Amino acid sequence: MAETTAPALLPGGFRDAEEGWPELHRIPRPAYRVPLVGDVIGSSKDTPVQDSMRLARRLGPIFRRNAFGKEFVLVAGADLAADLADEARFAKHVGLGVANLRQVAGDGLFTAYNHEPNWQLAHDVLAPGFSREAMAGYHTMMLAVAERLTGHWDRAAGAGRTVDVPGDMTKLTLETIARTGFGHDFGSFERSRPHPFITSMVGTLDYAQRLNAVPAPLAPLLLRRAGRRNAADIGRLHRIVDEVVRIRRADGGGEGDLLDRMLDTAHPESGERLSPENVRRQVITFLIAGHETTSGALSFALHFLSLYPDVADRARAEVDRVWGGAAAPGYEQVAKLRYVRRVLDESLRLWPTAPAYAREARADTVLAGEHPMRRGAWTMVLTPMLHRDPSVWGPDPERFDPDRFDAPAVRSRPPHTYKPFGTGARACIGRQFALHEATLVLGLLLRRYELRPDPGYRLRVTERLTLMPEGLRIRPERRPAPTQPQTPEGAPAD
Ligand code: MNH
Repeated sequence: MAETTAPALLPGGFRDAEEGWPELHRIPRPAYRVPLVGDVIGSSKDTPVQDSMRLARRLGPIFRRNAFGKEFVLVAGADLAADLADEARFAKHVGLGVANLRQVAGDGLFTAYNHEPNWQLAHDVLAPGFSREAMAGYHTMMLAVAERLTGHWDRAAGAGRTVDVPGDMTKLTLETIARTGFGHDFGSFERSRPHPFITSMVGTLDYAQRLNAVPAPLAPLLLRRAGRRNAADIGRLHRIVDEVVRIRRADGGGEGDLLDRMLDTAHPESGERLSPENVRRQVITFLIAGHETTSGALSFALHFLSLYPDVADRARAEVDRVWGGAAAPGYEQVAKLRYVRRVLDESLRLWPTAPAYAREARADTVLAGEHPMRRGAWTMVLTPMLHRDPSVWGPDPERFDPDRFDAPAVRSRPPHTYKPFGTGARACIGRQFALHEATLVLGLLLRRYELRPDPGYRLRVTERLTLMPEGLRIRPERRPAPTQPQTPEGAPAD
């Protein structure tokens, strides 16, 4: 049945590796293969990334997998990933995983094909929304959201309770992007159950992931019920977003946030604006892309901080030194937390929460001088394994060590070896936003609490296109405020 797979039904942009890689046979693959279903032995539909990580350990820096007659190539090694970063020969590929999201995000920034005109238009209109100046404007709102979180953690600390780390980080990051980007308050911290936006978003992300594990022609049949639920979820997302836009229009504009840019800003050269349909797709894109991955990054960082008290102590000492007794750190004081930032960098090395990105050949080429690829052929970079390549990270890449990101260590590594935010023109537009938000929040939490691990917890990573430490709980313990209100380094003169 695999032979009858109709190309027209495959996700947009998909091209079977059999067509695109003339010397595919030279690329290792798992030994056991079930004719119809592919490489299913030892793999689970719920953990494709971690299964691929296991395969990479066995098969090396480049290997292939097969699922339901679809053959694809994965890259885990630094030399190959560096070659794929060459923008002259390769570009983002919208395929496996990302293409399924087009049902909900269409030609929004993340899911747009390179050739779609709305990519450049939206990129140029929205990029100034991530400038230094814009970021400084979000800082106060980020602080206000973080206060909701510490209010919640204070109550848990007072009662000696543990907190649900991924749940709380998801509330925090959703509120942050919703308020800074769209002036909207989802009231996440006041709700006993997740906001319907989250429920529907999780529904569509799960559905998109399931689509990858089902032969495309059979999807309508096998996933009929799920498909109907998915349509309802997408409808709900649209209604929520339309309401956010309606409120903004009724208010006659906001204070120059992302939504204002989407609605009112014309392209600096062409004068063109985003269409209402495209605005809807961008709002959904930013609400999803703007919180899931940051939530995971914060959660993994908190996991490591609770696991390694010496690292936490060092980070906390830095926060006390740099922020002193300042009630609220200023914008400039966040980037000064160099060690806290390294903790975050190292967490994203081991668990890059957007765990893969796909690259396609712009023209016939030879990958790293060894593997011929035809125009349009593509491969996925498996970021967690790129970040564990011993030729870059040394003999013990599994060891958590933030000093891997001190300045001399970073300078000594070749370029394109660390890619948590993807690469090239289609790399993450929200990188500075995420890093500022996450560093700020880690600083605030370290300053306020000791982070006690839950003794029974063993890291288990769940996958829903992004990665998350499942079931992570921590017991926050209030610590006294830093005693001497010293003049903090770099505090704004006031
Ligand atoms: Mn983000 C693209 C990772 C935070 C909005 N993001 C990407 C890509 C990666 C990524 C990887 C490239 C994917 C690909 O090549 O297919 N993003 C992250 C991580 C974090 C993150 C690990 C947090 C940590 N991202 C954010 C935030 C926002 C955001 C915060 C918005 C406020 N990201 C985007 C958008 C894109 C993107 C939009 C698509 C950019 C483009 O294609 O032009």
